[in-house]
Amino acid sequence: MRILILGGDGYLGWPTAMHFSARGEEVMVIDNFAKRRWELEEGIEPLLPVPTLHARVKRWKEVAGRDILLKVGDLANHRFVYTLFEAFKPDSIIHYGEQPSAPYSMQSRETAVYTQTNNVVGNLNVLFAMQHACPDAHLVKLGTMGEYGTPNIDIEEGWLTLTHNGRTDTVLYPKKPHSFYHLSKVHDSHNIEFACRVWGIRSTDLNQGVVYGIETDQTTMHPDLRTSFHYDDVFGTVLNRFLVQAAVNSPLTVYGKGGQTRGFLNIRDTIQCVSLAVDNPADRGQFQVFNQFTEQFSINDLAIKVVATAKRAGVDVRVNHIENPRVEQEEHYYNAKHSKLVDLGLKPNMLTDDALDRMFATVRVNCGHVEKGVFAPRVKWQARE
Ligand code: USQ
Repeated sequence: MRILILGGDGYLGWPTAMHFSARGEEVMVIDNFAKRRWELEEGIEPLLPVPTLHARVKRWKEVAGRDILLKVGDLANHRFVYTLFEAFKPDSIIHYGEQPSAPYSMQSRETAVYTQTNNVVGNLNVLFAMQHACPDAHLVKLGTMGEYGTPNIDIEEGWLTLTHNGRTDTVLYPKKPHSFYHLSKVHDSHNIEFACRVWGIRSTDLNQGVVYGIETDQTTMHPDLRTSFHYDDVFGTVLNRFLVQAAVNSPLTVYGKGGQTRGFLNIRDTIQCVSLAVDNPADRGQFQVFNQFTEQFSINDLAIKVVATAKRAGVDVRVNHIENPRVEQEEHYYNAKHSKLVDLGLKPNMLTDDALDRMFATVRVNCGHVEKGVFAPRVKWQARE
């Protein structure tokens, strides 16, 4: 299979590329290195330095004996995307190539407009290039559970059947997201559903929860194959942040009451889920939606787990309920369905004490240089610029 990975330099894109390459597929990664520029803009770095994508591809060839093809370019440039799709003729396109941070998108008018333009236009270019060059290819698009928000009813997997005034129809599940970033993914989902319905494109939208973890089977094969792991307030996701905070004995930053509940998954399960999606393509004209997470927790649940993990390692860490920089419900109903990937064979890596102990140990030996100031949230949702 020819697999094109958009956003191949990122936290999830690089491990995904190695996974499919190890499986024997012909893999090409695309990136414009925008994440590295945002890191410079924000003055932040991943926990451990990440070699350039060129260096990682070279190292992968030495370690695994397999080629990963690499092209540098911007999805917002439609000529680049058309030429790429015409030349590579992918069977599957895995699309991670977007600005992924809610706080980044909420920083200013500029970052909000940039996030939506970059994500929505890039995704539209992908759809048009598919229709032009490879209309039978399968688009596996990384969406987010945050598209749904926190409705006071059960969250279904993408679609909702409802009866109104005695008539019944199945519609896209209503969306009430938490940020301009999450909204960009809502817009993408609508554009993709339209391309499936009207052009007959095939696509799977993976509404992914909050990812945690630092290692996959391939990242551990050589230090240069590691992925980018963030713990700052912009790109760090909550559990990864808590693990680093505990490792340097800095109080855990629970925003507000901490009753915010979300779906979570291990980075190893991201790889499994994307693999299952590639192996079970949507039909022509079908917009298939999977909710991609394995367990749901509140932020307080996670803080309790991390405090206990640190304690087992001899560290006494405190929990700070700090003023919530975001506008979100801090106590709410949350019941999101997530059975479709399990039905396809997903074997979840649960957040056990053992898993937490291993992640904590890995983070702890690598956190000597971490400055505690980086944990304070800088972006307020109500700021206007
Ligand atoms: N939170 C804290 N303390 C922190 C950081 C976060 O209490 O130090 C809380 C937030 O207020 C929020 C929750 O933890 O209620 C999740 O925040 P997050 O920063 O871990 O995740 P989020 O902004 O929702 O975005 C992340 C990824 C994004 C993905 C999304 C999946 O960055 O790319 O789409 O998770 S989901 O949350 O299901 O929408």
